[in-house]
Amino acid sequence: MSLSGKDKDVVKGFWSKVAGKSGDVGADALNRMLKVYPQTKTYFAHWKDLSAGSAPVKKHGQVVMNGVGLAVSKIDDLNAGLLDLSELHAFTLRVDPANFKILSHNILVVLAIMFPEEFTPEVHVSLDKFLAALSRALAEKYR
Ligand code: HNI
Repeated sequence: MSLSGKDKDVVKGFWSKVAGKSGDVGADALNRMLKVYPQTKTYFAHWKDLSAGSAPVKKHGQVVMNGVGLAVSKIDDLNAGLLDLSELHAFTLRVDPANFKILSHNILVVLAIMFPEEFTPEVHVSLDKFLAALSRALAEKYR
């Protein structure tokens, strides 16, 4: 399912409102992923502290959302725009791509919690499609 022009506009509009809080969104999404889907902890075993609010969770939450922000800016060609990130996750980090769906779900949940006014059904559907497209682009280099 590809993104329509309207989806892209909705995602960009929503992102412009939430980008300033992206570090908080990422930290909570990452924390929820590690708690609700503990199998994901295996990729972060090298961190000293995986607890909510710890320095690595905060820092990596911002890092992940910078990646999402990059994807928003490359929304017209996600495969090319996320090529380096896809190679990193596929070859270096060896993250099972099933986990992209899990993190996307957690990002969506946190956005809904933090921005209940802005998170209309229209925003919900376009963001869900966008995160699925982002996940497909990240998984591109696995083949
Ligand atoms: Ni991910 C590093 C973006 C999903 C495990 N990840 C990054 C970096 C970005 C990034 C950006 C830093 C790259 C660099 O250093 O150049 N990751 C994203 C995005 C998603 C995602 C946009 C999906 C929305 N990553 C995941 C998932 C997992 C994951 C689902 C595992 C469950 N990522 C990692 C790990 C690292 C990483 C592990 C390295 C962490 C470290 O300690 O440096």
